[in-house]
Amino acid sequence: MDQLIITAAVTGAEVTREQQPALPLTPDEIAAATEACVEAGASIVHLHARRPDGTPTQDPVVYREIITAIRARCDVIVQVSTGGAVGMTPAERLAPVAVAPEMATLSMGSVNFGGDVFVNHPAEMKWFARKMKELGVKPELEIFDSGMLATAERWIRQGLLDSPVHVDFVLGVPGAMAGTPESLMFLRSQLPPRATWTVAGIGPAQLPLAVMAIVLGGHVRVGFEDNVFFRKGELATSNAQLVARIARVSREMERPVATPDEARAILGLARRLPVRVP
Ligand code: KMH
Ligand code: ZN
Repeated sequence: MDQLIITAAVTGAEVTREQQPALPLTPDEIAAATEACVEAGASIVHLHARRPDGTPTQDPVVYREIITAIRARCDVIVQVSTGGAVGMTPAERLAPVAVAPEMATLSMGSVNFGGDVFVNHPAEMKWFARKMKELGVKPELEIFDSGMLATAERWIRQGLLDSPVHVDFVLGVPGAMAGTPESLMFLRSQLPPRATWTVAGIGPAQLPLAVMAIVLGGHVRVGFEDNVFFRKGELATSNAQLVARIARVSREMERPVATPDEARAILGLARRLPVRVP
């Protein structure tokens, strides 16, 4: 089994300070939270940017500030979101890919998202995939439901995605696939050949699905984007606290935690550091 890759999803687009007082929002706060997560065992940071008033933005200038601040503090695989927030235009969502991240998310289909609809038109997501290929950015395929894995297979056959792909099962979004062991086992059985996978359990699904992934040879995403609690009724004190617990459990299970360079080797990433001005 490979070492465990822990992704820290430190901010997200939806969580507020009212829900989680330790939520990092400014570039410096996001960079400091990322460094703490790396010290605790994370090797990928999944980024969303916010404006000074806390609202989500896909402005590449803000992403560049965040990435520059992170790279001044630590080595980590930077993965930008192209999901952004519900209602953003596709062009807006794709913009941070120009800031030379190593990875970016690619949502593989539309889905109800709480009281909203997260629209991912196939024509637009194919455009995202082509752009990532052109820029040498590795996509992480966001899988909210099982049909999206069939889409991934089709796009691999059509040459839009390079195999092996890396996927993230996002489980427990109200309106999408449930955050249950059965969902995870089924999705795992439908993976494209040689794919690597991680799981992002939403809310109370975060810890149990993460523990399953440790045992099954998958990887884990934790952080305030998906879950603000450490346990029922108790808010987490930091993103790093959530990362540290997963690293601790994994080591106890005798599965070592990947460094950023080990994660790069597992994911087939070339090391890249420069930040291009968009
Ligand atoms: N904020 C969600 C609507 C991603 O980062 O790629 C989409 C999302 C997925 O967070
Ligand atoms: Zn996200």
